[in-house]
Amino acid sequence: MSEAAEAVPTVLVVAVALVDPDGRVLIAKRPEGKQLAGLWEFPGGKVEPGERPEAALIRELKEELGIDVNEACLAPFVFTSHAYDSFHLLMPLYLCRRWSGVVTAREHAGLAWVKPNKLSDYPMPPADEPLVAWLRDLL
Ligand code: 523
Repeated sequence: MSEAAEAVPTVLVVAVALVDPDGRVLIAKRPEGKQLAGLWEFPGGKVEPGERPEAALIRELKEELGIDVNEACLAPFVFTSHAYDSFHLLMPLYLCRRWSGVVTAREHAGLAWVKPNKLSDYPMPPADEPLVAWLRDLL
């Protein structure tokens, strides 16, 4: 492996598939000015050093969507990874069917509740794309 390849950091990001009682999944549009702007992601964010992944996700969901999630309601689902240009992203996706509060776009450019078989109509970051087929099979 070259030195340049070794220098690429791995970034741990946690994400969630919130599933509503009709079986629809929440996706959120990344805002202008951020990496991957305009693409629809499963909400989440970076895990801070020393932070447990579940705690990071609970924090991000409060910050980004204004909802409270009990850790017991987070079902670990599947890992995805992708080599972006400047970092390798490693991302577990959790499944969550229960939360309190009203889902609100505090940091995203838009939100959509989408049936799993329609998720592929929305352009997503490459790390998120493989999750669509897994969700379609699962839900
Ligand atoms: N992804 C990604 N998919 C996905 C998420 C939540 C994040 O591909 N479902 C990527 C997008 C960013 C990186 O992971 O490149 C970190 O995500 P996030 O949301 O924390 O990124 P930014 O742009 O908000 O970064 P900071 O402003 O540094 O927090």
